[in-house]
Amino acid sequence: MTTRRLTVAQALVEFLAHQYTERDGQRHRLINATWGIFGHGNVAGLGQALLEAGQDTMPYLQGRNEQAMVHAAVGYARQSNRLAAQAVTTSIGPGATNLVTGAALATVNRLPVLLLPGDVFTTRPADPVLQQLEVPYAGDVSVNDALRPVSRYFDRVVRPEALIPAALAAMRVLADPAETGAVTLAMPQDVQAEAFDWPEEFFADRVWRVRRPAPEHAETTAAAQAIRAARRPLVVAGGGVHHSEAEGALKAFADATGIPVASTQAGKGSLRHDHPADIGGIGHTGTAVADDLARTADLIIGVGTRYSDFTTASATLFADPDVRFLNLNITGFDAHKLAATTLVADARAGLEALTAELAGHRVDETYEAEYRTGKARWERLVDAAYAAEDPSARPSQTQVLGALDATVGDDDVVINAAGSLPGDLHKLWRARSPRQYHLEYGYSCMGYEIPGAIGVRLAAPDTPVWALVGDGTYLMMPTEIVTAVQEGININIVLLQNHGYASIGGLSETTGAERFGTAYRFRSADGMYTGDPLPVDLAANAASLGMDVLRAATVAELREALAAARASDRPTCVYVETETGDTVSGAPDAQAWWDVPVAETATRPAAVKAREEYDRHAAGRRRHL
Ligand SMILES: Cc1ncc(C[n+]2csc(CCOP(=O)(O)OP(=O)(O)O)c2C)c(N)n1
Ligand SMILES: [Mg+2]
Repeated sequence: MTTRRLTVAQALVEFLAHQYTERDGQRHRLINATWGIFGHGNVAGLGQALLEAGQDTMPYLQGRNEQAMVHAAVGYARQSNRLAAQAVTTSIGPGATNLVTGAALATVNRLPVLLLPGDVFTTRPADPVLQQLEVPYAGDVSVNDALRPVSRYFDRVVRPEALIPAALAAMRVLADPAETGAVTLAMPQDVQAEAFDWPEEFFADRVWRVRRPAPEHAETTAAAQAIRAARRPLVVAGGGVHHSEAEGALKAFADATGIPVASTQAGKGSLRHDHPADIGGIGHTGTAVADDLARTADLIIGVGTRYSDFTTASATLFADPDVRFLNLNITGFDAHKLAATTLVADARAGLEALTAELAGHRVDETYEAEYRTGKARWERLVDAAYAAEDPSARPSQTQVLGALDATVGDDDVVINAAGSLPGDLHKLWRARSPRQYHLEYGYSCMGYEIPGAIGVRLAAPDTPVWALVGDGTYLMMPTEIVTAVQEGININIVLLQNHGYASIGGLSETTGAERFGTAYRFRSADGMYTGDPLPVDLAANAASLGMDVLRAATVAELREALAAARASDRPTCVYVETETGDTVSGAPDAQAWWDVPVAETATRPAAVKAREEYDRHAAGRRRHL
């Protein structure tokens, strides 16, 4: 047997450089680059190995914050339809635990990322080492164990030869469309530097087939029967449609059957916005037409959706007493939700099978006419929210979206995750291509936007990307601006200043908490943060990190700035103070509820009143069995 003598870290890098995915006859390199921040725990192990391998074998990307590196890798994986991913290496201790939020985000959104945190010595010659957590009751626990619940696969490479099964298992999970998420290989720092004679076969090119499992015939038949029997069927398209690249199959299904398609945050863009069957977002942040249809639907056809509480309006949306569910999903776990009839399959394969099985079937004309009218009515609301009559006025948040809509090309990618923008975008954005609408709403993590945009741009180097960032979100994680500047990654940021948490302020108000702690303001005499806005200059901050910054004070200036940002080949930030301050954005009201528990007893009248409202809504909750 031929062997090669390498350290564990060198062997891992060499192994990763030879892994591929394949789907639909197309081959992609699975681990395309490795992000890293070095400290003890990876500097002399994986750091040395990356240096020795060279940029051609394993490109290295320098980040500023470990969590942000995971976000960038997640943006990359999503834009790559989960066929390519990136690795992230960290030092031990705080570098490693900074991964936890990113890992949870990846796993919740079912997006692949390989995490390689350094870990403490297995040989323990001097316990504790710097940054080591000592647990009095267990000698084999390190902070990396915090990554177990947020990883789809976790392993600790405690002996050199254990790298072989661990690395293979990691690739299996990353490339498995039903299993994927964050995968963690904890790498003890002494083991990383240890040499071993590796079998040459370990470094051979290896192809991981990303399966498209077809549905079982019996499930397809039962599913088609349920659809034929339904008078008011409604598709809920989730992120699985995109991951599977099933947009064409969904369009063919909708064209043939006339069944309307609503979408979740992850699924928006599954149909182009102007397709007659596209009725926009569903749920708490949905359109009136989608939510009205959801309330009266007798069959909900979930395609690649997790049915989060935003989608179901906290189990109040699907109100027809006889409503049934049919779930097409690649995981049995999601397919079985809401006591559904299951169609466990790849979204594209499942939709194709259904369309064939349903040949000749179409929903009633009156049903089609009903939702087309509802769609047209909602379109007028979008027009009104986008319109800005006075170009010399300060824009509202929805007018910012209108200006952006007028600026972007069909393939531009718009990225957002948290604040009041996700709701406004879900209600209003007109997605023109499958990848355009990039909302991370599985974890809705403030700070995803800027590193996420970097990841998207790395996966699609010629595509303009727009990170839409609230002021609170900006302050949470502006760090990777430096990375974009360093690498010449041409991202655009639209930074919306409204002096605090408009979204949570509004939520706080409706739930009886009276906007407590949600504005960025000085303290008033009564000790509350209700004084003047803070004299912070986030535009100057972005400029100080190396971005080009364009300040837009009016609608006209905003239009100009967005066009200039798009034309520029440098990372550019468009900074805009929105007109409506921290109260309203200009978007239509929520069309459905979201359950945020309200104090059952309180002395302040606002909470008492909010609880009455809460009880009224909560009475509408249903358990679908
Ligand atoms: C990491 C993280 N912490 C807390 C939250 C809860 N949260 C959701 S939106 C939000 C405020 C966002 O503020 P900003 O970015 O200014 O957007 P705005 O609400 O003003 O539109 C907070 C604190 C979150 N989603 N993510
Ligand atoms: Mg804000």
